[in-house]
Amino acid sequence: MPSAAYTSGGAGHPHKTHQISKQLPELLIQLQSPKPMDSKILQQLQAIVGEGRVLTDADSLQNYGLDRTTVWSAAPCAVVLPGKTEEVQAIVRLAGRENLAIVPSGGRTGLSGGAVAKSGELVLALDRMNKVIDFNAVDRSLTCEAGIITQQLQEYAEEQGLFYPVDFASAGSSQIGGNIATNAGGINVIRYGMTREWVLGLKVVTGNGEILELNRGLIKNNTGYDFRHLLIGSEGTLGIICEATLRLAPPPKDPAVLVLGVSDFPAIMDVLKTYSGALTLNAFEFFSDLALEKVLAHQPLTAPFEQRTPYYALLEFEQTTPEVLDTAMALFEDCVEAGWVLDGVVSQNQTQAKNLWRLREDISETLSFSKPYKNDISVQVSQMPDFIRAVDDLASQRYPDFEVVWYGHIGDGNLHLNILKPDELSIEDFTQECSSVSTEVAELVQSFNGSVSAEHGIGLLKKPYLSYTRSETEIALMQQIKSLFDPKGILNPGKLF
Ligand code: S2G
Ligand code: ZN
Repeated sequence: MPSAAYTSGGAGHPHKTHQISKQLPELLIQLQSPKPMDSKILQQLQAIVGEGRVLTDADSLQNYGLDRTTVWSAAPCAVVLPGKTEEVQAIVRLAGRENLAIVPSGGRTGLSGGAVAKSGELVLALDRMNKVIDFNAVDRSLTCEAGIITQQLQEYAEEQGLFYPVDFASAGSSQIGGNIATNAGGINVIRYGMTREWVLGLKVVTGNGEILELNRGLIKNNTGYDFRHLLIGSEGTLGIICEATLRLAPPPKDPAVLVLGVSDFPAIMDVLKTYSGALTLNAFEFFSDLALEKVLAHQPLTAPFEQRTPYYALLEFEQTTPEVLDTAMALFEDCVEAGWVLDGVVSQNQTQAKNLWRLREDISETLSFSKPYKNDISVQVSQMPDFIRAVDDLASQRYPDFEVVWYGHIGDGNLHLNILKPDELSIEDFTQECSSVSTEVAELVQSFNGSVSAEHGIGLLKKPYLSYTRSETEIALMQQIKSLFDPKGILNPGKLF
C-alpha cells in the first residue's frame, strides 16, 4: 500500500506528507494527468533526443510542470529535453502528427502561468540548449541558445567589456528564451527598454515544424513584416525560440544607487520629475514601508537609514563625470526642501550599491512565501500621479483586511500591487476574493488606457482581463495569426487567449 498520504495544500497542490513509495509514481501521474504518455510516442521521443532525456518520473513532472504561480497543479504527460534546434523541430512535427500539446519551458520563473502544464501536455524544456554560439565585438552582438541562464549571458557580456541591460530579480534562474517569449522588462526599462529592444535575430521552430531564421542579426532590414517582433512576447504560442542574437550595450560608467525616504505616494512622481530632468537614470524604482518590513524580516539586510518612511524611491544613475554626484546631492536638498523627501542614502561603492538594490530586488521572492495575489499594471508615466491616487483608494477600500504591498518600476509607469494571503484563508477563497477586485482594478486601468499586464504577460492568470487592454478585433487578429503559425494549436494551448 502507498506510504504517502496526500493533503491538498495551499496552492491546491497535493503535498507529499511522506516519501513516495516505489509503486506510487504511476498512481501520482494517473491522479494528476488525464493519461500517461503513450509508449509509442515515448519511444519516438527517445529516438529523437536519447533515452535519458525523456522524463516521466513524478518529481520531474512536478518540477517542470509549473512556473512561480501557486494556483495550478502540475500535470504534464512527460518532459523532453532536446539538445539542438533540429531535435526541437522533430519533436514539434511528432507532436503535430499525434495532436499532442507542447508547453515550451525555460527557467519557469514566470508569474502568470505561461509555463504551467496542467492538462497532460508535453513539456519541451530548453535547459540543454544553453551555449553561447558566437560573439562579435564589431557588431556588439552575441548569439546564444535559448536555454542559457540570463545571468550567465550578462556575465559573458561583462567579460567582453559590454553589458546586456535587461535585468530583474529572477535573472539567476530565468532563461533568455523565456525572457524573449515574455518580452521581460525589469529594473532598467526606464533607460534601456524591454527585451524586445535587444533582440537582433531569432531562430525559432513554428507550430508547423518550420525553422525560421528571423532578421539574422541585422540592425537595418526593411523587407516586409518583422516576424521577430511577433515571436517576442508570444508566450510560446507561435513558435519555440531555439537561438537568439542579442545586441549589447556599453556598460554604464560607475553607477551609483540613491535610496530616498518619500513622504507619500504622489511625492514619488515629483522626485522622479526632479531627477529625470537632470540625470541619466538607469533605474527609478519604488517600494512601500511594508515591503521593506517584509524584506528586513526575511533577509540579512539593514534599513537604508535610521527613520522609516511611508515609501522609498531607489534610483540608479551613471556617474559620467565627478560632478554628477554633486548634482544628485543638490537635488536631494531640493526634494527635502519641497517636503517630498524625508531622508536618503547614496552608495559609496558597488557592494553598498548591491545591498541597496537587494532591498528592492528581494521583495518578489520574500512575498512569495505569502502566496500573494499579484497585479502587474502600467499607465503612461504622465498619468501616474492621478492613477496612483485612484488605484490606492480602490485598494484600501476593497482590501481593508488584507496586507497590500506596493512596489515596482514606477519610472516607466509600472506598479506591482501584491495582496498577501492571510494564513487563515485558503488559496481558493483568497484567490476568489481578490479576483472580484481585480475586475475593478482592470476597469480602472482601462479608464487610464493602461495595461493589465505590464511585464509578466497574460499566461493563464491574466486571461480574464486581456480584453480590458486589447480590443476584440486585436484578439481576433492574434488568434488568426496563431492559426497561421500553429495551425494544429499544439503550442501552449490555453495560454494568452
Ligand atoms: C519585480 C518580479 C520580478 C522577478 O520584482 O519587479 O516583476 O523577476 C517583479 O521576480
Ligand atoms: Zn517587475
